[in-house]
Amino acid sequence: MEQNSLILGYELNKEDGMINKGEDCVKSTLLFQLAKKGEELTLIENDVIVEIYTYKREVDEKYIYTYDYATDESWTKYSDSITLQYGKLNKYIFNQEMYYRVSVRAAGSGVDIKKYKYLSDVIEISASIEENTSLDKKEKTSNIYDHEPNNIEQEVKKFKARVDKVTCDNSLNILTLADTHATVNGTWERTLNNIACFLKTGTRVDKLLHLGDLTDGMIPKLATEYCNQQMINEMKSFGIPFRMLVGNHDSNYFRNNPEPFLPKEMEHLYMPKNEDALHRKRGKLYYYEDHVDKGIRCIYLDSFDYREKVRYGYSTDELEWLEKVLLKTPNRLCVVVFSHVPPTPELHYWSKEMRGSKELIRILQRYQYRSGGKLLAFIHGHNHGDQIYEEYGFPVISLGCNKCEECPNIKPQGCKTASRKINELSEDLWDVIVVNAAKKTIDLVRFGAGSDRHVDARASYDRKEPKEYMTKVITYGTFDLFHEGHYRLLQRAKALGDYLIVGVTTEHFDQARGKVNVVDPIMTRIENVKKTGFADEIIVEDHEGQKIEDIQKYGIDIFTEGSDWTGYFDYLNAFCKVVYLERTPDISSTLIRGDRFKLIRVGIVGTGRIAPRFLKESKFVSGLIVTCAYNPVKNGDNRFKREDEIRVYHKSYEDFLKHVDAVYIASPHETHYEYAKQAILAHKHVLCEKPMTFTYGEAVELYLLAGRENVVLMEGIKAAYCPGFQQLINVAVSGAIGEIKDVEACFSRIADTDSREMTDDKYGGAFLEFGGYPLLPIFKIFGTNYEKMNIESIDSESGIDLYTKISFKYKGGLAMAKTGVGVKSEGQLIIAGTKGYVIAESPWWLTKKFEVRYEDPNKIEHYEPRFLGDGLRYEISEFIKRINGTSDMVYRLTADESIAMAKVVEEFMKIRKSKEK
Ligand code: C2G
Repeated sequence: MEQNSLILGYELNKEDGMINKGEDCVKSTLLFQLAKKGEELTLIENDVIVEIYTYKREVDEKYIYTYDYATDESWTKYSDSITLQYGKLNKYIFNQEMYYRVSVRAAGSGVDIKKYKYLSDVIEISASIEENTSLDKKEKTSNIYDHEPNNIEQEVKKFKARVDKVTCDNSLNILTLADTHATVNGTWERTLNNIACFLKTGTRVDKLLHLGDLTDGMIPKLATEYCNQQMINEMKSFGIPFRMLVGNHDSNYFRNNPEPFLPKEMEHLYMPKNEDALHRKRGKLYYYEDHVDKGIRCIYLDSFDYREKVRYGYSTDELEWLEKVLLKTPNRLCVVVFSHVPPTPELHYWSKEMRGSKELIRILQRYQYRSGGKLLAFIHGHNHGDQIYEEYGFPVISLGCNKCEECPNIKPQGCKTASRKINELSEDLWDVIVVNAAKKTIDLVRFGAGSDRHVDARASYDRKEPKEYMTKVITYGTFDLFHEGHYRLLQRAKALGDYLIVGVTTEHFDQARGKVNVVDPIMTRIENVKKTGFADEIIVEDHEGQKIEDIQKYGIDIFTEGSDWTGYFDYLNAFCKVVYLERTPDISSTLIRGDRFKLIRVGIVGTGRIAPRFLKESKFVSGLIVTCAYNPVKNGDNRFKREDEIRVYHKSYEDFLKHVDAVYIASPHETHYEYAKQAILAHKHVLCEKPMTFTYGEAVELYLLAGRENVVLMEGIKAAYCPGFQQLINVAVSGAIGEIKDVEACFSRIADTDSREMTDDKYGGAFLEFGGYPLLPIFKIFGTNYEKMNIESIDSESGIDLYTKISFKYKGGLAMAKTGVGVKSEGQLIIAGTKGYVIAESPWWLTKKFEVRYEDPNKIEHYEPRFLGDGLRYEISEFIKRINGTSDMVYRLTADESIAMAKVVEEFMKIRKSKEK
């Protein structure tokens, strides 16, 4: 023992080892001294009385087999007390090896005892006689606990072989001890000896780590400081980087010790000084360090604060720090977290509550899932037992205690203690932890009691149902032309839980689910989602049915989408909670981004039957957002407004136009022209339901105006934009059926007697409603320059056409367009040629399939073009593409064809008017 241990510090009460507050004139050595046989203590001052307490080198077994701590941190057994006083007895000779402690008090009044600082000021300690003799070595170090050196060497050899077996160039080897609770007469010296023996073998050890609780923390601060500092120095003396965590006993707080360390004292005593790759904030007891060459980041936590009401746990500060450190951990590093105390109360016998425990697990789990399993382990001490707990999705590993203790009770469920015996190998216990980041494995090779353990971090991560402390949320989307609506959706999705997974669709999947027009490549879309910072994990969605798979695979609690999908995903309620978040209807143009294309804000004019259909289909078209609607009449739009959260303007059409870039006009027929014209004049693009106008002149005017204002004007004849329709026309004109001589197209749908088609005698009836469809293939095949046109109708009593037949005569061809609301006919399209004919059955206007037939009834060619939804999405897509200038299909419905239709409508209206007269 060094001179320092002979400081005359406080009076230590023999019973409880605590400061004797009453008599401040009594001074004692802080610590026990070990005296050899024959050692002499001689009193050299005559004004003091010296009391010598002697202790035998025997261990009371209760300290090993029960949970008990000796009050004076000594496992020795009290033997005797001898008083030295001048004139009475001034010398004491130890007749055997013994521990002793000395107390000094004044021999009379007026003695200033404070002047004596060291025991050597009052007592002379002579060397033992035996030290001067040449007795053999064994006798000289007659330590009853010492191992036979041969034995230890052999044990170390075996141990080294086991460490070597799991060591590789890239492994990080950490010699780790936990819970030494060193006492006088304990086993610490042998631990040091064993470590030294092992290190001599030359096996690589990168770091020496103590997980805390060096001593019991029950004696005066000065004494604990002295002992702990000495232990730290001993560990540092091996010449390997030394790290430690502060255990609860290291606070010197145990059993109400009135002299706990202040945090800054602990920082000074225990914390490593800043070194390269070691990151620690001043004043904090947590830190991390990187082993870049091994691909590992070690994080050391502080898990106890005696000043808190709930003493065990993790502070908010620390958790914030941890989250940041994990977030910034480079991809190439895996993480191992060390803590004295286990992470949760369920792994901790001593408390039902722990500060920040849930949040700690959440943070670790968030990192674990985000990083794809890079948290290799959470390693702790404190429980004095061995345990591997894998329920959290990462292994939590408990290390048994270095102190020789075999106490199987007072343990959390599943925590085991090995059998221990003083004077045998099992009195010692420590591990070489071999971390292999590449394999994601941890080998804990045990020296002393217990056995080796192998942990595969991947197995914990792959666990089907980890015990979740997090609420996991998932959402999916295309996230094309990323905008405010997407941002807010992700923000609110994240707020629903702790961990957000975002599925971004592939081009292929978007095609398969009928999403058209996607502009940004998947990498850009993923990047944009990433930039929001809300997604903890981004996955790719590439097939139908994946949502159910993902929900199960990732253990999702909440599935969420924008309210434009309300109801659509209810079937997922069988797997998790489904939440529809209010969509963002009003996207202000300043926030709209997109480098090449801007997002088109579309307003719907008219909130009748067709408007919700437009909204539903527009979800499948990228590049637009339906922001608002207009209807001068307040009634009748409630359903539309409530379900779709679309703002409906009633008062001013001009005001409505201010909020959009384009309009879709789906109002009553007679209002189309006016709405379209006003919109064009306000520089808005127009997609107008059929019939766009009632006169040729108006149609020409609108197209001229649109050209002048440089906006897109499109008539909404859905068939024209369906992918199969153009194919049908192409097949027909390809020569396959010879020269085309006749086109016959029919569209009939029996209307309700009280429907607008049947009751509006001015603008109702079959032709105005459906005429555009059958006219389309006729104009596509023969053009708009017919020689003759004849319109014949069967009208109702009120003058509505129940059935209308329009026949055309072209140079070299005939055509017939039939429409009915009160007459049902075969709704088919036949294009007849000199060699064969194309036939498409109802609903041919969607052109989901058609056939080419010939004279030979056995020769039939089938076509089944791709078609999804109700077809409106193709029309909307074409509209958006034209606005963006990316359409190469303007021929699908030309202005000329649209104007020619208006001309037929004009003729039809003339006849209707003439009938009125
Ligand atoms: N969203 C929103 N507000 C908007 C636009 C979109 O809240 N103004 C929401 C959508 O409801 C969706 C998400 O943002 O939840 C992504 O939208 P899109 O990129 O359009 O993707 P979407 O086609 O809705 O993907 O598997 C794919 C999903 O089923 C749906």
